[in-house]
Amino acid sequence: MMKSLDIFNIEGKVALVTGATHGLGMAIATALAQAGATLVVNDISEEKLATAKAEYIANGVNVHTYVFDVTNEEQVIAGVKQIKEEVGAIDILVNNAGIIKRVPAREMSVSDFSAVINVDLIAPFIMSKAVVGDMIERGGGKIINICSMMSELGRDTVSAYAAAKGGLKMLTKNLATEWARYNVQVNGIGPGYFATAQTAPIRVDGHPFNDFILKRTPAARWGEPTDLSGAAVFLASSASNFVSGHVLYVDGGILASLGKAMNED
Ligand code: NAP
Ligand code: GCO
Repeated sequence: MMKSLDIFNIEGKVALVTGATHGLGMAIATALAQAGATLVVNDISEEKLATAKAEYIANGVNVHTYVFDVTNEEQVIAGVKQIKEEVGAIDILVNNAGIIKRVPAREMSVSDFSAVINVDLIAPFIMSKAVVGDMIERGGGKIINICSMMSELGRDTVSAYAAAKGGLKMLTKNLATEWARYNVQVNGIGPGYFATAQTAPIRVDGHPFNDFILKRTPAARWGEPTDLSGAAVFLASSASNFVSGHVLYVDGGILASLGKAMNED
């Protein structure tokens, strides 16, 4: 009889995590490799990828690395083909690569707005489209989109990011609807506020936003990248075979709560 933990085992599966040279992507990729997957990671920067590869190996994680830009459909198609030939067809795709630009909406240029939409929304569409054919042919697959608190909430200065991550939540639901019939589950993970390079500028001690997040998060701390490991393995494994179109928020309770007043204990 299969034991309950066996359904989380992803041995024999090929997982691609985009932009996983550090931060949340690296933690998710490491969790998938530890659950048995053959790990593939890509990035636009060859140099960052080489540094990341050394870090994965130092942590005992075997990784295949590929340089391509997730916003460029031609490069994506070529990259996915090369991965299939050299490693195997992709069973699990994690759309993690993302950028943010914190600029008040009235001051934001259309080109900056578009750049965020391209990486955070259009690239997951390009990537998903590029891998799903092989998933369908092989009888199923898993796509996990890294969403955000900004898939649900607005905040000053992040209009493009919120538009992209809100759109990514709906893209998740739509692709889930179209591809469920092929046994391809499309879900999202919605991280709350996490300690990574992306949040470094707003996470410094004494910064009003740092204090705000510690008050606003019921768990009263920033997330650590490994807080996402369980959600990632769940959504990548057969444990979630009847879960699709769902965004699993891992946020220390932020979305459940209005928050505390700033001077409250
Ligand atoms: P990060 O430190 O900024 O890492 C993002 C990664 O994406 C980087 O490795 C970056 O590569 C890569 N990337 C950017 N554009 C790319 C492109 N066109 N092609 C390929 N790779 C590209 O971000 P993070 O904090 O780990 O976040 C990872 C994901 O989680 C993002 O989607 C982010 O929006 C989301 N998220 C973060 C938080 C948080 O609190 N940190 C919360 C919710 C959601 P380079 O370094 O080479 O530019
Ligand atoms: C910001 C943050 C974010 C997040 C994240 C929240 O400036 O508000 O950078 O938007 O990092 O995506 O879930």
